[in-house]
Amino acid sequence: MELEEEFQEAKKWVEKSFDLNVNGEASLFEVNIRYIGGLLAAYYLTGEEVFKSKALELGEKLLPAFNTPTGIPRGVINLGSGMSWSWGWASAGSSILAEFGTLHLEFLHLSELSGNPVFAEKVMNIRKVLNRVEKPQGLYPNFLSPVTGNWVQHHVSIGGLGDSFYEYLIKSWLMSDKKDSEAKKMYDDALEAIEKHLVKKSAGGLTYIAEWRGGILDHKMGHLACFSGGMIALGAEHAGQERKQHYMDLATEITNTCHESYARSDTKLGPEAFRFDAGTEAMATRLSERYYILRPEVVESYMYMWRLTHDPKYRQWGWEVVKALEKHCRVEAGFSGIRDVYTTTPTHDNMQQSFFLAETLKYLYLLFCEDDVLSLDDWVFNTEAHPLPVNHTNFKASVQ
Ligand code: DMJ
Repeated sequence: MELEEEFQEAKKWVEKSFDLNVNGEASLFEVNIRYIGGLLAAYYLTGEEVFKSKALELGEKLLPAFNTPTGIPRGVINLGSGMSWSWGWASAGSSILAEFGTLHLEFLHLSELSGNPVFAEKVMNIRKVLNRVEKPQGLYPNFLSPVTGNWVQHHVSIGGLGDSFYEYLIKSWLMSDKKDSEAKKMYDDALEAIEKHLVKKSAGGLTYIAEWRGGILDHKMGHLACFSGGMIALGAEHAGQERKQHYMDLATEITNTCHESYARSDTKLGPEAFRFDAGTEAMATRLSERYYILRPEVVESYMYMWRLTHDPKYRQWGWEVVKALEKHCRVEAGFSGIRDVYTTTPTHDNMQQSFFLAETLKYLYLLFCEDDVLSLDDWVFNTEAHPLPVNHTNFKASVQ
């Protein structure tokens, strides 16, 4: 974006002030997707060694979390002491699918850059455990015990707790230059089960992806689940001829539903979750779900849909978001989340999440760029929108 000065300033901060020995609680998943992903992307885009060495140093610090009977990592780690434990809120000491299932892309690059296979081995082992365990109706529940390797609860969601696991399957295949056929098969099978059991159409004709609790459907879609329009479109591009149109239609319908969740609010920004029950369609019904914290998933899907179809409506929809952000979220020091999307005078939550810069603004920027800016043929975006190169040549450590 030609922000040269800002880049130099940030680089200096990474060199001088980025403390990797913090004696406190860090999320393995967040450190990986935000920090390691960000450092790797900065390295690949600039070739500056400091980003590579910090990424590798940080990667090493995450390894103790994998010392469990199954090798499924625990969710929380103290970067100073190397101690790790499970989230207090996760049932029975379990690990979260979207957390341990969202390491693959970055860890393959860590092995590639360091020549040390340990990172690739850790994530290939996660895949092995997942392939071994029985899946109810072919679905992947969100909680798995790192001790026994069994599911702890049968809650399935393509939104929070599950989301980026599915994303990393298709992107692992793409990043391997379509050689990692195991990841592709896992993605295809998972999507087939999701479509069979979770995809529904509302009375008003809106397609949505429900959540599944031990066989019972919760007719709710989280904002987080709205990334799936883009993911399904990306996968559709590479599906067999007869499935391609089908998945493109599904992606179009889901993205349309997510747009409706924005269009039906007073601010033209979408709520944290919206429901399809008791006469409600694509709107939040609970007070606690009416907030918007600058999340990217809806514009993320607009960006993929634009790049893959060039239907101008996706740019129009993106521009509606730009205007709504300016109107309701811009504050003196930056941008802020809002507490209620259904009022024209929302109050601010005084927080600018880092994914607003990393993802929301980046996807909006890319939506209005030429297709060859970070082309989808050469880059995959990690789940925090940090671009990682497709391995067009050959990854030594990766897919074996
Ligand atoms: C981001 O940190 C990532 O996209 C993650 O996968 C889930 N969603 C948040 C932003 O909403």
